[in-house]
Amino acid sequence: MKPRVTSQCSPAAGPDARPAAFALVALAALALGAAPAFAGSNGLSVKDGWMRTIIPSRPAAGYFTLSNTTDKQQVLVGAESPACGMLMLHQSQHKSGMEHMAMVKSVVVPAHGKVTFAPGGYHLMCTSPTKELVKGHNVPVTLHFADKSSLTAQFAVRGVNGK
Ligand SMILES: [Cu+2]
Repeated sequence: MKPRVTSQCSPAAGPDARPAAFALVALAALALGAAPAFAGSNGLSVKDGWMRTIIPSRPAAGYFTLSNTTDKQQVLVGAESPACGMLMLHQSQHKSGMEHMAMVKSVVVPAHGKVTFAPGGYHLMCTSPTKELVKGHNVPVTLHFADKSSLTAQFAVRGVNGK
């Protein structure tokens, strides 16, 4: 099957591309199986982190689940990785049948709640992948929070179909 998606936030990914994307997330989660969760001293943890790379010169997207085990909400305000020139918070949105993406300044992680970054929704945008972003490798991603705390997790680099 030829991937129809030409860029991570391509308008070419129409409405019917969405269920497929969610199926891929489910598959990826299965494939990851007992993937370790990366817990920070701030009570937050990252699970199932992965980067989707299409071709090395193109932007890559990052997906993960972020859990908050504390009684206080936490606010994700940024991300960085040595595998990415810039790593931005983005959100895909459907407007009149087209997928658009927008930069996001912050994402709230509710107390005792979680936020999922997944195709079709929130994602990290790795605009300028470096040589470290190689399929089959793991790359560190550091998430920064409003209270100045941070959390680093290893993300598996996968291909366009999540493998
Ligand atoms: Cu994006």
